[in-house]
Amino acid sequence: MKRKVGFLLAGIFLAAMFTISWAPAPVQAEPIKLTYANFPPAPTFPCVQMERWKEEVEKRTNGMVTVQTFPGGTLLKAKAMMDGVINGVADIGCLCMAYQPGRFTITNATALPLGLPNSEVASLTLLDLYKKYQPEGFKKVKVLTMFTTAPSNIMSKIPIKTLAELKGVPIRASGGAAQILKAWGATRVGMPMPETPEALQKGVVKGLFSSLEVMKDFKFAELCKYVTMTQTPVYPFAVVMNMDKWNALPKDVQKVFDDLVVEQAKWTGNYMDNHVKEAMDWSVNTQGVTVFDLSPEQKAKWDALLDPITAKWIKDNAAKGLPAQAIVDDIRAFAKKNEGK
Ligand code: 3IO
Repeated sequence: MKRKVGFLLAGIFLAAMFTISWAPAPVQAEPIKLTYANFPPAPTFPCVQMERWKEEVEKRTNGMVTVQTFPGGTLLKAKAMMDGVINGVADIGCLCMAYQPGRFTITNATALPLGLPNSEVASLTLLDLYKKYQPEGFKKVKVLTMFTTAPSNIMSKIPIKTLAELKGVPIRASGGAAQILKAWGATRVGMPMPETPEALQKGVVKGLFSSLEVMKDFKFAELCKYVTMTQTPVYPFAVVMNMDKWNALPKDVQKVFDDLVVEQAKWTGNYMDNHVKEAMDWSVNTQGVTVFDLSPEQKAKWDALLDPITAKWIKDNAAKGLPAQAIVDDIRAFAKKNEGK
């Protein structure tokens, strides 16, 4: 009896050895798991584009790569995004360049009042600018895409139709948009977008200066019953990846990511432009929001205050050794090219 069991075990052992040695080499390596951090809440556009990117990557790599997304600042908050990705707290992160303006000088030039017409054109223009100048601020990461908001407008609790009505009013804005508000005489208050609902609620600010889809996505239309159309500037964003994690990816996976860089910018721009329309229809039709266009006389005054901003930016940054005039000229030329597409 003992002997029979011994034979049986030996047989199983041999069969197992045979199976292992003859098993085909694994078709698929270990799945790659990546974390992706984002600072605003899940329903907002930076997170909508994040979920789209995740879906495309998982589909195009046949599940070889899985992406775990962290909306709402649960892994990294707005201002900690770049360093968090460099240090490997998250593998991937989405950041708004306006929150660290000095760190992203060249790409933040897209937030000058240059009249970029919509998010799709501005997003492609931002990417063109990044590719041409390869700015120092992004050297330690792999850029997976860039995009911008739609042009900014003033959302407020009080009606604002004139410069006199804007004077001294505390309005929330960051980066290039904050410079513009200052030129118009408002009291700009800087803070990342996720802190704005509380500031509006407490009355620390009487409005904000950003793209209009937030009227719906953050429910600002419930508090801000007025919109003043200014249609400038955009806020630039980047999605960046930890360099070591990027370098460790198989070549075919890197190709999937590279193929998505421009496509994702265009997709996000398009989503944003459509979503602004939808959000404003909702705001006007269900929330009683009133939209003001500036009178021709007012518009001339508001525009005149913008003219010196770009000239001053060129002068200041040329003095720091940047090809500032060329950067501005390139933004205008790239925008024209992308508008023709
Ligand atoms: C923005 C940031 C997070 C979520 C939705 C958003 N829509 C426009 C912005 C731009 C921005 O970062 C800002 O601070 O106005």
